[in-house]
Formats: sequence, structure tokens, C-alpha cells
Amino acid sequence: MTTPVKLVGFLLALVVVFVVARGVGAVTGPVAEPTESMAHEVTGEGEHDDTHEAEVAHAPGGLQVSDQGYTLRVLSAPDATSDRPLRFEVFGPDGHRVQVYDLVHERPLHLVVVNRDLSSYDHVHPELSDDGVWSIDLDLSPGITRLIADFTPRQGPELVLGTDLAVGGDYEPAPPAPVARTATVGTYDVGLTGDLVPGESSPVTLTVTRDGEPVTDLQPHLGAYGHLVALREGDLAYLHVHPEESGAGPEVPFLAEVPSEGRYRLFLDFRHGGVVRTAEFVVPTDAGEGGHEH
Ligand SMILES: [Cu+2]
Repeated sequence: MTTPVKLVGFLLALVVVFVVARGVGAVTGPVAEPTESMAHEVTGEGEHDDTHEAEVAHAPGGLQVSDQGYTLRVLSAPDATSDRPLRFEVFGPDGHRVQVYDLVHERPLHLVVVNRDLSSYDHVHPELSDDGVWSIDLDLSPGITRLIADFTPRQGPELVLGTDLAVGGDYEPAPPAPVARTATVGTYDVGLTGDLVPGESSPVTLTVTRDGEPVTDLQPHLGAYGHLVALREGDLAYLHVHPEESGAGPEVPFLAEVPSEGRYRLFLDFRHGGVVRTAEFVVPTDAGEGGHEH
């Protein structure tokens, strides 16, 4: 074939691809976007309740600032020029500030504070004022900080809401972290075994040793012998993790629900000798293993 003929053929093929894509878009476009908010709207219509309830129940938390009528609102935050406390509130579907919360894992609200590049992590418990305003002093590093609040309003749904805070200052993004199934915290080593399987409840076991010796006198922390938080790399989706019954170490078992292939950051808070320490892990699903090769 001559070059002009090739070119015409190529252009024709392009047109065909374009027309087909448009056709497919026209057919599936509006239907194929089951965002979480749409799922809730559809649920309200009553017709497809069961299927959509199920989808919503399995959607990862922490990605939205507002869910099921509840909205997280930051009132003030520390910044480069002031160290005022972080203050925030939650508004309910009745238009009022939520003032009463259920205790879950011994606290009315758990707040995870992470830099968007996952270079810093903190799990804290703000104070609740009588009129429903949360506050806590935070030392934030420069960059974009993600706040993830895990709570259950009295007589409300279990919720995980998230919002971003921009913090000024010199900022150098952290490079992607390599896969890490062991973590060293001071004189402690913590190993992680188990595979994360998308769509399944995956058993994960953490084993705590100190100077090579198994630690068998872990102390209860938030109602268990360890508190595990798992975040998905890329969007910081907050996963459901349930502690399993266990003794005081060295093994601390959990069930983690992973929504998709990818790499996950796991943070174990454990208490020993009266001190809470955090061990950090980077765990890919099987197909997520090569995520950062290029
Ligand atoms: Cu907590």
C-alpha cells in the first residue's frame, strides 16, 4: 500500500472507532456510573433496595465528606502560622450538629490523620464538647493532610467520613514505599503474615517480638490486643478491619476486607509497657505486587 492509501485507511479506522465509542457511550453512559451518592438516591426510591444496600455496605469508607445525610465540617485547623487546635463537627440529616455518639472500640470517634503521601500517620481521639464540637491539638506536617473520622452517631449508621487539609511549608513528597511485611519500632519487631484477597475477608496475623523474643504480655488497647487500620494506596480508602479473639501476644489476628487489587498500607497500634507504638506495613494483593515497577 502507498502511504496516502495507508493514511486514508487509518483515518477511516479512527472514524469507525470514534463512532463505535460514541454508540457505546450513548447506551451505557448514564447507567454505568453507580457512584455512591447515586446508589443512595436509588435506594430511596424503594425499588432496588436489596442490591443497592449491599453495594453501599461494601463500599470503602473515608472517601466522602458527606454520606447518608451526615457531613463532616472543619471549623478551624492548625496551619503554618498558628498552632490552634483542629476543631470539627458532624451535621446530621435533621440539619443539626450530632451531639451523642456510640462507643465503638471504646471511643466515640477515631480520627486517623495521614499525610496524602502517607509519610506521616497518627490515630487520635479528639475531645467532644457538650454541644458537639470535636477538638484536638495536632502537629501537622506540610503538604495535604487527610482526616478520616470513624464514628457512629447514636441511633445512626456506622460512618467513615474524610476531608483534606492543606498545610503550608516546605514540602518534598515521599517516594513510593517498598513492600514491607516486617516493621521495626524501637526494640520491637512486628511481622505480618496472610494475604489480602480482593472481595474477601482476609485473615492477617501480626506477630510481635522484642529483641528476638516473643512478646506475650501485650496490653489491651481500644478493647483488643492491637488496633489495625488499613488504607488503600492511591485514594486512602479506609478498610474494614475486625480484631479476632486472641491472647496477649505474640500473635494478634485480624480480618481485613480489601475492596480491590492494589497496595495497602497497614498500621498496627499496640500497647506494651504502658506505651502505644505504631508498626507500619506495605502489602500488595497478588495482582498489585508490581504496582511500582516502572
Ligand atoms: Cu481510635
